[in-house]
Amino acid sequence: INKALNQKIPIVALESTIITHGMPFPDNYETAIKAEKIVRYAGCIPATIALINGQIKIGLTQNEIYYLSKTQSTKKLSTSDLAMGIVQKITGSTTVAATLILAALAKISVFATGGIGGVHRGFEKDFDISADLKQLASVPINVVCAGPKAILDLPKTIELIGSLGVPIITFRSQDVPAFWSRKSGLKSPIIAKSVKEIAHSYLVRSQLGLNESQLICNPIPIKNEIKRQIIEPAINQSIELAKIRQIKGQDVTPFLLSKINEATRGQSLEANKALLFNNIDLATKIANT
Ligand code: PSU
Ligand code: MN
Repeated sequence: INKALNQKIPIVALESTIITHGMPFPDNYETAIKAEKIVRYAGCIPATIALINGQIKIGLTQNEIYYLSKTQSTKKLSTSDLAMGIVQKITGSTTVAATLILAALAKISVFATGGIGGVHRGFEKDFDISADLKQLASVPINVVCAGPKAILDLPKTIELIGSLGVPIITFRSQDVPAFWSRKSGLKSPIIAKSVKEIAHSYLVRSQLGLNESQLICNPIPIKNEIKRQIIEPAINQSIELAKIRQIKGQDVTPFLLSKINEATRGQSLEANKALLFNNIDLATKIANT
């Protein structure tokens, strides 16, 4: 990674919670390896980020990716967990929030993930808002996602992102995309017509002294899309089940993703893979510009 930075080879950061908590084995392993392949094929260096025995890893070996994929007990580390994770020599995956912190430390400016966290539905009761949002507002990175995860309260998530000064930039889309679906029914605040515009705007933001990330929302490819009418019942059913089972905090998102995958008989997992690869593809183009 240091070599890449010195030689100015573009780097694309990747998070690891999608490996440990976002997908089942062996799909998670295959997806993480393919993700890195796509980055390399585009002439960039992949940096999958995690904590291994308390050591910050910016870039993982294939064995480390396999270990994270296979080990059920791996911790999910967000902003607040990082420091003690290092002190206590924990092995853990990093969420979008924690990955942002470490990518910024490593001077990486492009990061691809599936979907970001946000304001959970019914947040009035439990105040569940992902630390991803606060962290997006704290470091200047190009974050490519397929929109906030559709399990969230999307209008509230989009409002809060705006309040934090993080620009939501959709890539050639009138609508803010909703992870598995291309449309959320919510109008995009800022539309980028090209990769060049995204790269340019990143530069201008830095000249303006703005320290927030740019959130690039890239709709899932048409052929992999699950329409909102189809996915929404599965989401609602899974949220109900999470309530009954009293799933809380960090466990909510992984629980919902896995239940939605069961309800859609694997369709949501396949869509998740496709949107991730599509985001990585766009991220490499931004990194190469
Ligand atoms: N994108 C995916 N799958 C995932 C995630 C993102 O396609 O599992 C992870 C990211 O690591 C993100 C986390 O930070 O879900 C959000 O979790 P929470 O709501 O607990 O902050
Ligand atoms: Mn949460």
